[in-house]
Amino acid sequence: REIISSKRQRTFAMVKPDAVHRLGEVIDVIQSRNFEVSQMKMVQLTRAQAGLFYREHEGRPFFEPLLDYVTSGPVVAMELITTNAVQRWRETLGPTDAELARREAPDTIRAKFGKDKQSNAAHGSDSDVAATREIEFFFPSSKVHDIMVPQTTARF
Ligand code: RTP
Ligand code: MG
Repeated sequence: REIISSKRQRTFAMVKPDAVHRLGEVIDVIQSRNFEVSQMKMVQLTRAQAGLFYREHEGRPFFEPLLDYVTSGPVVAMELITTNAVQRWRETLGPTDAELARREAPDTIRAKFGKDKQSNAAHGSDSDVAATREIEFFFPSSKVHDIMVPQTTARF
């Protein structure tokens, strides 16, 4: 008789500029929760790259401040693997607003390392489709990716 099993899944995590100075502590949390770090790199995003990465938020009032924030220093991009990785990483991050996280979910990355609803220490993909797109964005696996990037944006 088959046991219901959850499949190993990939997600995309990004330590944002405000938390890179505590990278070791963030990775300690990641490893203690049994995520496997399968790819990782530190990069300084251009504004064009940040705009592409967060394009779903274009037009929202927090969009331009978000681009200022996420380009204010290097970020650390990671591919994480575990069972139900997308959901489990979002739970490990906690709510978007770090102040709310400290009140309601103190044992989360954003509660521990974030400041407020913008400067919130880290990112996590919100779906399997987003994870695939975001992993490909930071860790392109083939030349095909290059021709999919609009020509107006910087190369990476
Ligand atoms: P993320 O995409 O970075 O994992 O965060 P999230 O899903 O929890 O939040 P989302 O709604 O996707 O927002 C993306 C990022 O924009 C900044 N933000 N600022 N000032 C504000 O009201 C505001 N709202 C969102 C945060 O850095 C948030 O993580
Ligand atoms: Mg999001």
